[in-house]
Amino acid sequence: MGFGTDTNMRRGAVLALSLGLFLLASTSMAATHACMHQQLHIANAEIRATAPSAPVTGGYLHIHNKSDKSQRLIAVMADFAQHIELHEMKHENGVMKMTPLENGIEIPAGTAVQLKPGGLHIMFMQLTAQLKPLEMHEVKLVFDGCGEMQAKFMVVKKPASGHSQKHQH
Ligand SMILES: [Cu+2]
Repeated sequence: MGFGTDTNMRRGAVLALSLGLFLLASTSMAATHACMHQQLHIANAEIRATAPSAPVTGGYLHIHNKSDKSQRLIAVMADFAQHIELHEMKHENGVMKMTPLENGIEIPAGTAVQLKPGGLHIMFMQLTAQLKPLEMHEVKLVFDGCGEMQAKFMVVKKPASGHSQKHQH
């Protein structure tokens, strides 16, 4: 096999990869719109800031399902974490315990769910970068009903626990 064939193959692979990324990007844009059209609203999306080389951190947000159809958050993807799980924190015999939620988090029709410290949360694991306060990170949320939704999360030192000041009148 000559070098020429090799280069052509590599060029072909790069082209296919960029095309794939392009399609992926436009698909997720369309999907975000699908979720928004299905009346799924997201607010107060936050990630807890980390110390250098900390392996894990938590993500929190408010999801409001204003539609008449149940939605279930089944997966989360982000470029700063190699592994992401949905967890619930619970008291068990006086000890706080985290349980992975294999079936995701359901947001029944017409209700809102708050992921917050000490309760339901996104567990970002195998972090590939330090998360510093005020940084914004794109996170992909996958719902079983409407599909994928891009959300912007802000890194904060102390995540709000549920009702933020913004919601109090
Ligand atoms: Cu956890």
